Amino acid sequence: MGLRVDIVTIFPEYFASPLGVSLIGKAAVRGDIEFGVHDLRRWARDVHHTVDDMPFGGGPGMVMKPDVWGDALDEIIPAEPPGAARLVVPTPSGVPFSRDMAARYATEPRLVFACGRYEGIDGRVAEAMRARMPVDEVSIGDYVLAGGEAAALVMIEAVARLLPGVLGNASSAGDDSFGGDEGLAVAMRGLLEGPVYTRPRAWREREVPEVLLSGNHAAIARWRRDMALRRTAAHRPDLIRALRDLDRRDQQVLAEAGFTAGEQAAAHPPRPAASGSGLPAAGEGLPAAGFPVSGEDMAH
Ligand code: JD8
Repeated sequence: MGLRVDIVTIFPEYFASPLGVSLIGKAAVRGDIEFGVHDLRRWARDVHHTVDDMPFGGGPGMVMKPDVWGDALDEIIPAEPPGAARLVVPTPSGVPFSRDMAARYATEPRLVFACGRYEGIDGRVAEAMRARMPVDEVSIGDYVLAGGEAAALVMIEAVARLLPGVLGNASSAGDDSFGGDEGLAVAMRGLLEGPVYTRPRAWREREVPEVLLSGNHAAIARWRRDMALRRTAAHRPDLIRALRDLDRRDQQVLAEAGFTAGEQAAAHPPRPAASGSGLPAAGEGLPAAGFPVSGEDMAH
């Protein structure tokens, strides 16, 4: 039995197609993941199916009613067996979602996503549920959405990709260097992915980098690491500062990208470049900076 995912929302139609296509759709057909989408209004108590009310203490907008949410979650997550499900509440004020969190969720038997709207869900709901199950209030990023549905979809896709067998053999999540633990992923861990290319070799007078056509795997690996270092330095300097055990070539590339040697050396004395590719041997010394993105899967 794969992972069971339940979603509670006032917009069940929001999930109609995304859960039926591509990687998630195939995983559901294979039974690697099973979905239940529940319309919160089913538990509204009045003829108008009201799920919101004015905020205590005043202020803009409306707040989602605790009694409606309580009844819904009590029915969707029965008390017995205890602790069988983890409740995930998307909220802009939640803990940051991460690859490591996705990996943990991929090992759970059941996840229930409580998707709020309006100004959010009455705070007592999460408190009350915490009495009988783990509850995570999670944010997918520092920007404000109109509700929790999009965030739930982001988290569900990140988790589904890490379920055994879902990614297919093209590239296993293992070498997904966001936290991959195999070969290249370890070397690229903590770096953003560099650019990728496919046919035609020439497009609008733009050539594919020659090294990629060379068949020289060591040179290709070095080139890809250089591009990943440059892109990470440009887009995510915070990740560069988290890197350790950079070899001389890494340091040279980063210096060219504006990272002063002092800055790097202060944090991490340079290590002589490994022979041949200049890449440290897989698993050698590179710490988990915890935020990989390479090894994108081919199973679109
Ligand atoms: C859940 C209601 C809208 C938020 C008043 C706009 C996550 N990273 C994220 N950004 N925004 C959300 C998110 C927004 C939500 C709800 C998640 C439920 N809203 C509210 C507070 C300000 N409106 C999110 N994960």
